[in-house]
Amino acid sequence: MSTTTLEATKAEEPKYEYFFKDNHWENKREVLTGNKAVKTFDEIPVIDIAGIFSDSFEERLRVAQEIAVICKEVGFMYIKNHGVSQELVDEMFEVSRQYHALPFEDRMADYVYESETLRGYDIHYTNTPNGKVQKKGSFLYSYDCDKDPEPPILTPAQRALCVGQHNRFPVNQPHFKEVLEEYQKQMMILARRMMKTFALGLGANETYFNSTVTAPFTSILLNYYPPQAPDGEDPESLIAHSDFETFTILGQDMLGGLEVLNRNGVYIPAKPVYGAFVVNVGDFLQRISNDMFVSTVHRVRNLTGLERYSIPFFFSFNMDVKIPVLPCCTSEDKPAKYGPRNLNEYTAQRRKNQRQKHEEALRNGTLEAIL
Ligand SMILES: O=C(O)CCC(=O)C(=O)O
Ligand SMILES: [Fe+2]
Repeated sequence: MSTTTLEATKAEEPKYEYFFKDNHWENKREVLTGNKAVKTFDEIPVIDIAGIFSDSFEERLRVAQEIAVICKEVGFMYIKNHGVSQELVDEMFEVSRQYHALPFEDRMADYVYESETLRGYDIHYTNTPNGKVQKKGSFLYSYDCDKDPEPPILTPAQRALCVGQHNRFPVNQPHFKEVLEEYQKQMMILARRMMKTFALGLGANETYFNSTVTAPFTSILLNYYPPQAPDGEDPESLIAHSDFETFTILGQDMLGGLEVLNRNGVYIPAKPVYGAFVVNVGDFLQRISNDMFVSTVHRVRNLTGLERYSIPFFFSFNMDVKIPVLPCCTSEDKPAKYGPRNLNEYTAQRRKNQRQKHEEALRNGTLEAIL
């Protein structure tokens, strides 16, 4: 065989990108090049969403339809004019920086594995020739029904399902708690508007989701990524995954590092856009839209040599409802692919898996690689 033939054979061998989706690891996407490549995005669209707050229905519908096209083709977008004050976003980042600079013992006092519902501080490591190195640290705060700008009326059983009642806070940091609560408030207002917009964009009534997001499962995650060695064996600070929730509103600092997988198996950098949030569709929304919207895989690599911070706000439905595929997303030739899903059962199962993985890792002396 000539060298040319050998090279040609080599070039044809498929290459895959692997990712964690819908709670399992056995997902892969072939990297498509040349005439195998399909039409897909090579940048993340930016959209001005001021119109979703408009008094004019036509204007709200126009923006909803624009957003729906992006949710079908990309699943990721930057939103501008979202109504959340930049001062609050800056303050949230500042408070997160201060939190991650606290002594290790203070953060570990709220270690997630000592919490019934895994709220609090978590830390991930990777093995290197020079020993274990931190990949990521994060603080998880979940929906506090008493701080909702539209306070829900809840039965004791419904209240018990709000995992935010297990929120924990570092001692002597009242400002930290206050800023998180204000951030939750502002995000709830934006997120409920976005749900109306998704409903409209999918072809449902604008109020379709209203009764299912009165006391939703939401989380604010304060992520900290130490720099990773560019030539290290494990450059992913956060492994490739999709978000399981309905959708995510992500604030990121100006460093970059978030990358989004397109249909050709190529990672597209989600470069920071000051003043904009990144919004992405989660698995739950993909599911109830009968796969019309896509929950796109993404990962983080922090190779800048600097410390990176990001703050996703994950939004889901009320814990006690079962959400079916939207009737308007089905037809005779496209029946519902999925049954109704209950978030409480689903998240309880995820937490159980996470705890089991952690216990296994402790028993085996391996390092955790859990989302
Ligand atoms: O840090 C980021 O930019 C993304 C974080 C993320 O994808 C997640 O926490 O699910
Ligand atoms: Fe994510």
